Amino acid sequence: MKSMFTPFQLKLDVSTFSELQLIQHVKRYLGDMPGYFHDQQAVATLLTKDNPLIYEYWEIPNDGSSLISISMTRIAAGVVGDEYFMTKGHFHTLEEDGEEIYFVLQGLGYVLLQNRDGERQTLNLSPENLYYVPKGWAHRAVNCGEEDLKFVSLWPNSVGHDYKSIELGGFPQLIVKGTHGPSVIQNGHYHSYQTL
Ligand code: PAN
Ligand code: ZN
Repeated sequence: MKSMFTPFQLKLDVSTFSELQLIQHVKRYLGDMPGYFHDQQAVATLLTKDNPLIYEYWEIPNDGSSLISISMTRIAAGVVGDEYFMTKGHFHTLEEDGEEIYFVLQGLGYVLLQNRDGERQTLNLSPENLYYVPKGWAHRAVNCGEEDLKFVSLWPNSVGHDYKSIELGGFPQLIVKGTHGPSVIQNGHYHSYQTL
């Protein structure tokens, strides 16, 4: 099939992406993420006074004629209780094809990774670094800095997103704000996917 795209060049900043015609702009507010943050009391308290924008992303529409999907994500700086703002995270539905590249433009944080064999990893995110997510690994980005965390993602268009597994089981690691900065702790509510 002939690609819907002609050759293009794109400056990697939010304003370029947000001005693209037909861009899909998704905003995730705290209220869109029930059950994602571990301190449900903090979630309830925040929601009584505010419904903060946790993250947003801009995805270049792809009608299936191009093999590659491209998006830019911005995660705001902040915490819910002691847990840093983060994306929902997901597996790719077609796990045998679902690899991905993240390229960080700005900010500091972590990417949490896990696969269905129970393996897990945590990588530090920082600007001008590229991150490779292998096939079968769920991924979630977390902003632990004082400013926005921004990154570009590239993945095979056909692979789809499985959010349900994360809603049911979570990630084994949480990134929380401690007295000496961010720390990685175990998620007491994590369910291994083999047992779901
Ligand atoms: C990214 C993510 C984006 C938003 O483009 O979709 O950062 O995170 P959630 O999809 O977890 O809400 C990606 O990993 N695409 O496959
Ligand atoms: Zn992905």
